Amino acid sequence: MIRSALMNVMTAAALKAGRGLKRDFGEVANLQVSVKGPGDFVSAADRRAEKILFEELAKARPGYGFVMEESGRVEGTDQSHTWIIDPLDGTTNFLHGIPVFAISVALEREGQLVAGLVYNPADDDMFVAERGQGAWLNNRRLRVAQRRELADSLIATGVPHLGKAKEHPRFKQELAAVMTRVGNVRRFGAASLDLAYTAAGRFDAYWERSLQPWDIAAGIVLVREAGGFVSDLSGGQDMLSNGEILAGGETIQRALGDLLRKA
Ligand code: 2AM
Ligand code: CA
Repeated sequence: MIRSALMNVMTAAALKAGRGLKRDFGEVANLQVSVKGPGDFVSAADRRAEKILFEELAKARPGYGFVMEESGRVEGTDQSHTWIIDPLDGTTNFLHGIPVFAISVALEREGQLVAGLVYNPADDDMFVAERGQGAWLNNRRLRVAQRRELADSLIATGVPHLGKAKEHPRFKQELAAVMTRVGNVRRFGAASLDLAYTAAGRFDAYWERSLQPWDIAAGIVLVREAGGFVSDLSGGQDMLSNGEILAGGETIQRALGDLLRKA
């Protein structure tokens, strides 16, 4: 476990916002059958969770800035600290009653990601990491998978949705290259959890494009602190600005990157 004041603040805020999300997730199942559908309800749940995270974190750490999926950027008086927040990652799953969604909270200090939390209120998985303190799932220390052969590996990715149709041809090429070499591929639909599962060694590696900083900031800290490697798809460190992510244990992360570059 990480017993730091910072992690106490982050987990308390996530648990409070998570209680609301869990309640709302229970409601979504009842709304599935209504004519209007649960879309508006889910975006309200999303905004409620973000408001709780914002209020709790602002109260505990006055002056820190925020970058949030719903409300955008809020400048703080403290120029060196920024929270990067997705109150509900995996919105499509949540909307469809699938319990694979998460709150994602990261802290950036002087431009460096120093802490990350990914919390799924549906199964109470709380993934946390702080620089130099390791990555943890509840009370268990995490370590990325140590597999060395692509053929034995389980690889996660994200399929570009309909609104990103212009990315479909490239994704099909990449998937074709990957699926013929790896054990199998998974698509869970929540980037923050894909990274958390990679930190936990459940996935050997994960890649996706066109993500937002709040989808991946916390998960990047988790994977690094679990001993994994994270880069963009060119091998650089511009994940937050170009939205590309490639994460995993050293050997498979590198091998997957090579496959994708040749696709
Ligand atoms: P979201 O649920 O917060 O939107 C799925 O591949 C990943 O892409 C999820 O983490 C999802 O986050 C993210 N994503 C970002 N923009 C999206 C969009 N417009 N539609 C669907 N998923 C999106
Ligand atoms: Ca998201």
